Amino acid sequence: MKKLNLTAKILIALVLGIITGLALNAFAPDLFATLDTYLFSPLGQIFLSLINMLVVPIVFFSLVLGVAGLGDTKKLGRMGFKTVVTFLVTTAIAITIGLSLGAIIQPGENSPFTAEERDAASFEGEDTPSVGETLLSVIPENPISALAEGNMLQIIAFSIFIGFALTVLKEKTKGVMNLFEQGNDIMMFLVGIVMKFAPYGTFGLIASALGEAGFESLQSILMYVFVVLLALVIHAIVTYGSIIFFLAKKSPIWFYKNFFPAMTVGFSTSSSNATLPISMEVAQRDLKVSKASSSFVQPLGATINMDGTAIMQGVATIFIAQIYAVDLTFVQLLTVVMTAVLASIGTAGVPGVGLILLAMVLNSVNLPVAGIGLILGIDRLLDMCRTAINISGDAAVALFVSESEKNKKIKEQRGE
Ligand code: DAS
Repeated sequence: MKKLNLTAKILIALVLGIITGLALNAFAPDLFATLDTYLFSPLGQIFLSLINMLVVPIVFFSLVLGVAGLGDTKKLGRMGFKTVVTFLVTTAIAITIGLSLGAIIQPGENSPFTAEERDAASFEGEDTPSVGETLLSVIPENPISALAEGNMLQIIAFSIFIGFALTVLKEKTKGVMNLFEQGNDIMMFLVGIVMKFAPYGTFGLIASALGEAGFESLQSILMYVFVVLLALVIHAIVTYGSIIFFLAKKSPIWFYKNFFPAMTVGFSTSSSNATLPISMEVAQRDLKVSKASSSFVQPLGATINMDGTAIMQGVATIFIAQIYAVDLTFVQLLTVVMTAVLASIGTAGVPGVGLILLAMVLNSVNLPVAGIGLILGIDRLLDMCRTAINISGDAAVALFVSESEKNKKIKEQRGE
């Protein structure tokens, strides 16, 4: 039989976990308690620990490289500026859509956790800092302890400083740049290793969650999936539709009809990087994006522009806060937006990286990373959908930049 690919294995583990959890919850709660203690929870905890292990080094290495790489855009001047600003704005819009829909639809309300568990788990709202305090606390007095404590905003700030320094110092720090490039390669390799454990972690976490909370929790997971998919569709139609229609002066229907083949590859591979050759060919051949714009914007986008991922992080953060009965303050929501936008700058588009970044976003507002357990099982399916959106955003911006460069050339030729 053909070797099952990772996605198939994860989906099978998801179905088996759901069936096992619901069956044990309904017919053998005592057996569930034993299996959960010695099998389900350990499997889930190992996977969550593996994910957590990668969060700090991935953000540190990839963000330093991401910022250092941006530094080269000075040579590309307006194209680079236009591209990066559009990327950051669309990502901020994406996570805001996710947070807003999560707050409106409230997928995590009437959570299946029993009252005492919610009380036990619900976090005493530490005196959440004001906007000023949050922004001031971003600068790390001791970057080593920021790395050791996993203080994400401080790690992001420190990484941006280092990336900027590498850009300015160039040849002087070539060795350090290589070190970060190799460190990032190691991290991406380790993501692949951790994802090989995903089927077992998925089975353990979903069996444990559903065995504990029963059928009702399936409803809240399905509500979570519905909100993420709705937010992805809104972003694709409203945000990208606006870029295509108002900035590139093209028809959004024409865009998606022509780009659809690349979206299917992004969906099936769950990897923006793996889809890059296809998405660039389709953009240049069918969307008539200039080679210069396509070969600059799309590879950069596959790394620093992950709007679909940002949407998942927005919805998941609200969902987990609701599950644990934590009321996030406005400042905390701003922190979530800032953390997700900045951290996505350096992270390459590979399967499962969105989940690792979610752990980081949850850390930034002191939400329990264990909350990932409820949504981890379904994450692979959502990863396929959000990757298709990630690459569509890269192509939409590439089309906008290409059309605006063409218009600029025409005006220059007319001497306008
Ligand atoms: N799979 C990532 C990508 O390739 C997205 C994610 O993990 O959220 O874009």
